[in-house]
Amino acid sequence: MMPPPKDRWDTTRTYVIGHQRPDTDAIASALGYAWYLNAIGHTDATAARAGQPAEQAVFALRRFEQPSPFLLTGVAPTFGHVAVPQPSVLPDAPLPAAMARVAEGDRVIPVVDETGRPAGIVTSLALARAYMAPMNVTLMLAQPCQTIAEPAVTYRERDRLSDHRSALLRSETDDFLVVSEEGKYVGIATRRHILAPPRARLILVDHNELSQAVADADEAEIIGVLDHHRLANPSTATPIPFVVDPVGSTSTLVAEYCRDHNLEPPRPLAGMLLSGVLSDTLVFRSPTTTDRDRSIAAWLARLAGVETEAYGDELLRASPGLTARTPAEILDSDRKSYQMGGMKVSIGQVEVAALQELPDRRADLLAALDERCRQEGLTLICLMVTDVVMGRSRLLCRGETWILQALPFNRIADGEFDLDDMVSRKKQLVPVLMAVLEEPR
Ligand SMILES: [Mn+2]
Repeated sequence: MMPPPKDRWDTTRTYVIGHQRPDTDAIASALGYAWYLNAIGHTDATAARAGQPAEQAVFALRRFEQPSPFLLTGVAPTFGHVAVPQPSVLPDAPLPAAMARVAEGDRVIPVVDETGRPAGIVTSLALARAYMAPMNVTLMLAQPCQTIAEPAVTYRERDRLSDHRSALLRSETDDFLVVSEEGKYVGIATRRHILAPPRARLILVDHNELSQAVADADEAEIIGVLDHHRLANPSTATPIPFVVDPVGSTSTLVAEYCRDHNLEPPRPLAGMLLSGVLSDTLVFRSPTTTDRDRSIAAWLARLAGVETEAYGDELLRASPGLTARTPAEILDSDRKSYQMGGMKVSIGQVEVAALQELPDRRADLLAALDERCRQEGLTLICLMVTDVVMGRSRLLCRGETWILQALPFNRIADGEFDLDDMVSRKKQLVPVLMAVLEEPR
């Protein structure tokens, strides 16, 4: 199967982007922060997303008729990003056409046919040799370019530079042909550009760990972070604005910036930011909720023209529950990876409007946990099933026996624990698991 095409990032934009498997807050804060940055003059800011939004986020986007952010499935520099569209010559063009390009300063001249396909390159060395050949000058000048064209190492524009860098360093040539997926001429990439490519500029919202970021974020330039999660930040070459503030949602921080600058987001955006706050705080029932979340939600609800509690209930019930999807979809829709005590841990969370469906789905979900645990070589994998209406959770777990035995929760069935009134993965579950796994054995 062909890999899905990578949505190409643009060197002139700065992407405001949430984590992979974007939830409502990741989508809303990306949209909101990009809007805010534009409003204060940073017109290169573009809202982006690292994947398909979760169903609740889709519900909110539809509810407020807000277009989804731009999809970016990877941010690695590619040959397309360093290709310069140097003018080409036709294969049957006489040599002076290529000489004119050399006189303009081009080192190599791509030979491209009428259909846009490259037939090789003419180098200045090959031109010099043609001039020195013992031949009548008129005849020599009448030769078509293709007679002295040489084959060139060719890459596709979506090929990642990092996949080919070591081969390039060993190669003798300095100039490479870049073609489109259809094999049409795009430009010439030089060794100098390949070794120092432009990097995608990213502002991370609602996460600060590269393991949760858009693919190839380690090859991008992180120029800002706005988040409300625990710190696990990537190091950067230069100082960057880095805001991690323990409020209920990233949307809270974005909306506060807007309010503090007397900028009222338009209704669809206010509705999305309100959705981000209500989603992450479970309509203020989560222990992560702060007074700042309540205050900004009231301001946003007025701009969005909705009643907070009623809309919040509608939003939380938009979570798709346990019956409409496969166990793998449920498990992967909002799953995060962690390093705890040097071990690989993965924790999914699914929001349901009631826990009644769980007993029927338990065996299938545990089988899906087993499979992911094996595939990804995890020490522990969990699925937190949170009843967002009642504000309580169950935990399905697979992993090493000593960990399952050390968990300080009531075991109610094989691989199932009662988390009582826990609702926050970040603030309640992760610290408990960290304490168990980082404890010296
Ligand atoms: Mn969030």
